[in-house]
Amino acid sequence: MIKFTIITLFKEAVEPYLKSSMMEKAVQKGLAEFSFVNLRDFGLGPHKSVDDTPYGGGDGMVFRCEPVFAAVESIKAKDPDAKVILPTPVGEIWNQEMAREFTKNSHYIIICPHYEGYDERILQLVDYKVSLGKYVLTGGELPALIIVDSVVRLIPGVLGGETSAEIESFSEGDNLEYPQYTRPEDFRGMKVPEVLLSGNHGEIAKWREAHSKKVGTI
Ligand code: 6GU
Repeated sequence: MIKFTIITLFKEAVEPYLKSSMMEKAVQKGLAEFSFVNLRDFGLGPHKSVDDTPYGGGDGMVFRCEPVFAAVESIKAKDPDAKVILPTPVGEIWNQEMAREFTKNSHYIIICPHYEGYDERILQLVDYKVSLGKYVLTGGELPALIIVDSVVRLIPGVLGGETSAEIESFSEGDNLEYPQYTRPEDFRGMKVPEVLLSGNHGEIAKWREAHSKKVGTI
């Protein structure tokens, strides 16, 4: 069982994906659990403020320390071993190896930053700074979903069946993907490679090996 607690102001942007398809199945099978903490609940003053203007000037608003520390501390009070992930464009670029490594711990807290950024002092709370690539998004919600999805699908039993991540080369660390086809054999003149129709499992395995690409080089 792996658990993700997502600290966000925009639960409505995140929750539907986690209630769909394989993520929902993982929850139903008791292999994953997702929960949300509304940063606003830890906001300051009558307006439950979570952000403020940056010292030194500049555009936009910055996440304040107090609400973020209070939110993380409220979760850690119940589970001191939970690890904290901060999606940020200046983090380490996420990859399959990291996703596999993350299956080893049982509880992650993901802080979804918004606005123009966060007070640098919140890094005190953070175990992993993760970036999804060399571009900038408006917030941490999409990165949080990508991190969760890529970790949860690697948990044994989530994909299930003979074609699961466990059986495919995904799980062996070499992360191979080969082209796949299903019916019809001929679609508008585009034909399925003959070897895949041959029933010759040795030849099929050879063809797949020859046409495999490593994840990350596709
Ligand atoms: Cl993790 N956050 C934001 N805001 N932008 C990104 C990113 C993360 N990764 C790539 N771009």
